[in-house]
Amino acid sequence: MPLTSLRRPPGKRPRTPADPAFWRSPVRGARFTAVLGLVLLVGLTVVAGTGLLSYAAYNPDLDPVNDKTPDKGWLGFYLFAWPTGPHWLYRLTQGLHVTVGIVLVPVLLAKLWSVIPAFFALPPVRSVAHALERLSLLLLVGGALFQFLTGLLNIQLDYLFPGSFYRLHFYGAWVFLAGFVAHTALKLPRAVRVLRRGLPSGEADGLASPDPLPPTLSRRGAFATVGAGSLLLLVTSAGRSFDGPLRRIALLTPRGGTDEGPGPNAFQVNKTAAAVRIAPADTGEGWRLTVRGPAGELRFSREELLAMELHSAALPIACVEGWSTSDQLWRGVRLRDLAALAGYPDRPPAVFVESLQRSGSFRKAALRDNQVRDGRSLLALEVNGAPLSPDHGYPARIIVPAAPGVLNTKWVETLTFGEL
Ligand SMILES: Nc1nc2c(c(=O)[nH]1)N[C@H]1C(S)=C(S)[C@@H](COP(=O)(O)O)O[C@H]1N2
Ligand SMILES: [Mo]
Repeated sequence: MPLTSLRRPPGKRPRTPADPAFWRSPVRGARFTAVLGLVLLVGLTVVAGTGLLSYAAYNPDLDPVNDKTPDKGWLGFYLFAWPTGPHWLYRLTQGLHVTVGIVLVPVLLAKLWSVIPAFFALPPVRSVAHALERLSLLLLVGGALFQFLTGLLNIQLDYLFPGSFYRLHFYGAWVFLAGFVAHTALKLPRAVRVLRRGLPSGEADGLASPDPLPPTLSRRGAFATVGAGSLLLLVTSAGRSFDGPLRRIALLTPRGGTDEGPGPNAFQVNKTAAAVRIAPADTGEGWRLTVRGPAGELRFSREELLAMELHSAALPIACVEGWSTSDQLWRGVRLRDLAALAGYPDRPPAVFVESLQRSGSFRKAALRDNQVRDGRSLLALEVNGAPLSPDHGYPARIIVPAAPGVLNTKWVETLTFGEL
């Protein structure tokens, strides 16, 4: 015999999820939902805003190689020239995007749990306004779950969907944002009212159970549980953007939980040389850098580059996955000096960078003129006083202040200067 019929008094119809009394937790209620809603309003605004910035930071409007969503149309209306300062800009915006996203997971789940009765309420549509509200909910809940899922899968199992992640996450973002804006406009005034003055007397919120079970956890206890979950996620993920003990306790995320050890090249590696099949022969004595521009096609060995005027810049690597390194001291030839050799002595233009890597993503990138112009943008040959290691891009790699890791191409082979 099913358990429910044991508890049900004789003569009563079985309760269905559409019946408010089916939901019996005493924790649910307008206030509980309003508090979680306001936390999500602030948190998801940060996540969505930094997410849109992350797309702009790729220079997608500069060249098709940077753009993973070339058919975006007017959705790219807000793109702008990503600045080169402060030099930790992308480290901050992308660290926030991923970390705040992870930390909000318990809040999002608690919020969804708190409004479950409303999802089942009958009739499903009461009026045109109600139908539109439900549609916005579909975009909001569907969009949020989709964004969290694709984002988490991408950072945890990197390259689960090579190439297509960006497209999925970009379009998902706009679906989510449409629902988020509509839902905020519809519900924020009410949430504020509920928190200030409580629910107007006589009004049912559709969330609080009309037939609650005795509490096993107070509302405050429920908030504390959600908060503790978020705190645990913060502690075990935020550290992958910092050095020392913080990185070691970042057990939940890739490039965390380990100590990179001592040595000038001991900082995170995104893809190793072996992983992209770069053999020692490709980067040995025979390697030449090709520089193209109005001055023609120039070729330089590593010795010749090392004999040029070298400059240093302390810059981090900041990956779209949210992890970053502290500032490393890079040394190499300024991109703008190479632009001058290529035939642009006065005003450096954009540059198209190609790696000797033959397959896989991120072997080509386009940098904007403001990035080439910045004196800290280097074709780096050394890091922290030692030659680049094979995994960090030997014989030469790009490093640009404030840019996403994707634009810091390793194992560079060709630089083509000119308007793109
Ligand atoms: N040729 C090439 N360059 C590349 C990549 C790559 O896969 N191939 N990955 C990029 C990404 S996504 C990041 S985050 C940085 C990481 O640099 P690191 O491995 O030296 O930390 O390199 C960038 N440069
Ligand atoms: Mo990256």
